[in-house]
Amino acid sequence: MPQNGSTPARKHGPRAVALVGPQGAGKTTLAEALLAAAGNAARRGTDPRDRAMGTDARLAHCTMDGDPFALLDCPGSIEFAHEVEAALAVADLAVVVCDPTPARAIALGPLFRMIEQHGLPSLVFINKLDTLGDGHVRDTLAALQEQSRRPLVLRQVPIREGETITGYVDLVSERAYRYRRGEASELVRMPETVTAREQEARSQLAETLADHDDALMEKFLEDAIATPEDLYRAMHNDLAQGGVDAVLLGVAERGGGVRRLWKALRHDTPDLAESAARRGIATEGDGLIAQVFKTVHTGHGGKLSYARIWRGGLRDGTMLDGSRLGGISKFPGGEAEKVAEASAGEVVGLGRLDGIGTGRTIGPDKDARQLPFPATPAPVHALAITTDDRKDDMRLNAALARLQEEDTALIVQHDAQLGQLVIEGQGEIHLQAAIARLAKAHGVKVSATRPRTGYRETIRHQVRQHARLKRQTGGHGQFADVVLEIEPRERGEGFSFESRIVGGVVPKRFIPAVEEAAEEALKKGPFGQIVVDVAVRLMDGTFHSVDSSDMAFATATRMAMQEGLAKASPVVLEPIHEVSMLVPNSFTAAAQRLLSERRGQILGYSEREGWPGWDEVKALVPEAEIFGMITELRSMTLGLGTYTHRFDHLAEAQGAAAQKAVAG
Ligand SMILES: Nc1nc2c(ncn2[C@@H]2O[C@H](COP(=O)(O)OP(=O)(O)OP(=O)(O)O)[C@@H](O)[C@H]2O)c(=O)[nH]1
Ligand SMILES: [Mg+2]
Repeated sequence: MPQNGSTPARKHGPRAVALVGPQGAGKTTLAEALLAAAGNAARRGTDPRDRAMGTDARLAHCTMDGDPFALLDCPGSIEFAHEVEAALAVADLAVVVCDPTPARAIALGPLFRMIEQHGLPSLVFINKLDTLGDGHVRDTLAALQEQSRRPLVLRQVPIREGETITGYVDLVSERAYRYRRGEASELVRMPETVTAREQEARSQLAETLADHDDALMEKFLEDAIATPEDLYRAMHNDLAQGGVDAVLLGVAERGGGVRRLWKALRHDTPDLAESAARRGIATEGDGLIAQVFKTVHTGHGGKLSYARIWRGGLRDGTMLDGSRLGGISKFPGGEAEKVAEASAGEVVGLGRLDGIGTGRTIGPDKDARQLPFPATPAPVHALAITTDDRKDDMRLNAALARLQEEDTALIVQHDAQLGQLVIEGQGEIHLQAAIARLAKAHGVKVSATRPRTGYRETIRHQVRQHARLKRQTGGHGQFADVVLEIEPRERGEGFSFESRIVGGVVPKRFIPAVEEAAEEALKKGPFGQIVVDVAVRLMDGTFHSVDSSDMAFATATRMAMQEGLAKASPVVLEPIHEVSMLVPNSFTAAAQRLLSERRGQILGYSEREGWPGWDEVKALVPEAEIFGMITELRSMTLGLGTYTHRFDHLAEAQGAAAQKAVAG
């Protein structure tokens, strides 16, 4: 039997709700308002992090009318989308918070795609209704609908007095409410000015729901009036299946619409069993199944692994995957509190689970089936880092390893050839936040610079080069004489060496030293870069029975190589990457312009697969031009544009580019 009515008869277990949405939409404000409405003292303002831009998902627990909830307040910046996706992986429902400006709805496209990909039920909370002015919610709704594949159904219509929105009509119960700051809204008589709009919106709601609900459709066809119970039931079922998104309205800052949202959350958030079924997790049996979705090093508290318990329960001190659990934390109202045990459905912090990283499925069985977890996103920005104090060099690697445990999108690359340590990630803000955290939480201060480009050089002509070493120092001398042929090879063919010595003019035992020295000489060519794709042949030479040695032949070879390379028309090569830029198609021309300005050669564009209204622009772009491209792209595209890139080939650098390479 489906549950009817707005007051569910049964008790719910712990459920997890993720608050997601564009930067600054009011997610943190809404989370605080939800907590306050659930009886938690207002904490806002006491912690400076609350007012700052969100950079990671924050967990808070509360109980609303007897139903336990875990709220995950996610960051909005696109550079922390990996944090959002991790939260979505363990949530029962996503609340998409946005503002009412229709032009900004486009920012929700990538988020809706992410939620759809997870098959996660969601509802939309249009916040900041106080900023709507003389705009209309229906325009916001239409703009949002363009971005969402799921039908959006408006649950409320606003009541206005002049330009101010003072309350709303609930379309299911057809009751009108007036907002009261920080308090439950007051039930009022439905103003006549809103009745026509209310009727229209209510039939739209019923029609959309009927598309997914046979019983409701039948009533419709029989011209019967849909009761609130019919609508509640259809709404719940559709929402739980990700069939529709209910749209609610509010003013989080004043607590407006927050209790109405709570009602929807209590009624429509799927239970653990429904989410587990969606994710293919077997809930029968009682062995523990939990998944770590976030890791934080808390300093004195040690490592804390945030996990959703999908099945079973756990007690402090149990062995998990070979680690003894060192503390269970919950966060009532957002403040950490130690508990002795946790049960199915809960989202908790687990202390000191050594060797267990973000994404891991944990249980008593070490070989438990691993639940899928979002992959690390491809990096779009890179910075070279060096410690401010050389004494920290020894600790840097360990600190970076801990930081990487906390930040799944951070990639660390030791580039031995260019002698630099590079961190890669989701943009300037993400990497700067990582650097700040490295200093604050892990005690290592570093400075960041633009990474050096992997320039190379090669030669264009063949040369024959002779070199002779003849030195008399004190007792015995040094003697070696070589004739080398140095020749360009095809791109990517690398280095080759061959000896064409006949008649032992250079004894066999010295030849390996010649080969080694020839290869060594390629580490720094006439332009100071690594020389690639060169063939060296030892053609001729002479030796001295006493004064010749490996060292003498190596020195002579180096001399020949140095002189020879300089004469063989050396040329700088620059790395070229294939870039695939992804933008809403209103920005396709701008993306092409950006790529051209960065010396990109446009290869063409096509529709982005599975993303209606988006294009993919492909181009070959010099590596040296990619630095900072994401920042410019985002500022041109309302933060929406992104790209992937990979090394494609080395190409001869011309003019200014070559000079830049030489200047280092
Ligand atoms: N006018 C108005 N402003 C609001 C409302 N809700 C939040 N704000 C303001 O919007 C700004 C951003 O609010 P936050 O709650 O930090 O937004 P957020 O979505 O958590 O931001 P990120 O975590 O950085 O993505 C703050 O200045 C809030 O005071 C609202 O209902 N009306
Ligand atoms: Mg926030």
